Amino acid sequence: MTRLTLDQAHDLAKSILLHNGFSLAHAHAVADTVTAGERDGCASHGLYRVLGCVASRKAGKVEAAAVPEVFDQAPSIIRVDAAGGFSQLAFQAGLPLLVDKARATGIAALAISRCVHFSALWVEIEQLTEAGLVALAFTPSHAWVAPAGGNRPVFGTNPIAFGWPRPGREPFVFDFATSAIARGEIELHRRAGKAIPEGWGVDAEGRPSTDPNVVLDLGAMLTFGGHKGSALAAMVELIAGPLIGDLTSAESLAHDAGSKSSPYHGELIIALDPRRFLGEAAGQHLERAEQVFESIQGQGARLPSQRRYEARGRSREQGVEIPEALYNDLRALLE
Ligand code: NDP
Ligand code: PYC
Repeated sequence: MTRLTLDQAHDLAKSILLHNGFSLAHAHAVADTVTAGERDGCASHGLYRVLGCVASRKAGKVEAAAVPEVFDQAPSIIRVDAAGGFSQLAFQAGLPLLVDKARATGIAALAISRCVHFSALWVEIEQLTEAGLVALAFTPSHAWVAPAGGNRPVFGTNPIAFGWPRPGREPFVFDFATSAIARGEIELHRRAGKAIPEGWGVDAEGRPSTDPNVVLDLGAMLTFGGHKGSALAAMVELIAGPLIGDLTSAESLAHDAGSKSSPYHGELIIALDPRRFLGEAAGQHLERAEQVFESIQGQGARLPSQRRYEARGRSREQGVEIPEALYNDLRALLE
């Protein structure tokens, strides 16, 4: 393993992206999110993703200097055209107006279109909870996941993320793929030469498989929770695809044309302002929520993101460790 400080991790990501033709704005925005992923113990969306950024650029599937354009679409709707660039910069461009509109109307949505998307959603959710807002985010990916009862890929790994602000402490955030696991996690198993647990995927005939090569290249991933995850995956396809005028996961995969680049589609983010819902009663919602969290943790169960926040604390003190093979692959992109 190779140990890096958080600054070294950020510099490494940024230098690679700049060296491979990305604008400073994109290099910075992407380095921020992949460093945050590594810092929080989310290796599948950490520095590893920089390999995919460069591969997508070499395949001509991402605009390296795209400048996102913000449209004030409706009283509660903002649209950002990412112009074929990474989603991170488009989110940053739309965030101030999303917060303003949510505060003005109580609920607002940001629809990002035409973006190349590979990041974890909690990075965005936390920026909304920091503003005191409740937040949701959804995005499709490439069609890799079979619907419950089927065995051919239809859905992306289609994450859903939710955030709730907590006074004086880290927010309540969950962020999960509607597949049994993120595809990035299976890719990391393949890189490490490890089998995957049963339940993550099937072979081309729909039989359970623990071979990452089979699941990634020949068969299909599975949804979490059977028909329930399958329905949620379909919902993400609809509200972060046709509803916002962007591609479904199947359309994204067709656009990819076998290049194995990062997915290209849209993202939907919804922000809610409790102060508008509650008026003078605002504030109580935070205390009442704490009772819910206490009743979860009080019996020894953990909250989602707890592991991540603990990793964050450790990484701030000790830096992060990445596999040497990954470090070498990343360094090679500077040559
Ligand atoms: P996991 O299954 O690892 O975790 C999902 C969530 O569940 C996290 O919030 C996690 O918190 C929480 N959790 C895990 N175990 C427990 C537990 N025992 N008790 C309570 N909460 C728990 O994540 P996935 O593999 O499904 O997704 C990983 C990431 O991949 C996400 O950040 C997602 O945004 C990203 N992704 C991005 C895609 C894209 O298209 N951009 C596509 C698919 C995924 P904790 O982190 O603290 O463990
Ligand atoms: O890990 O499933 C995944 C994923 C898809 C796009 C970005 N991450």
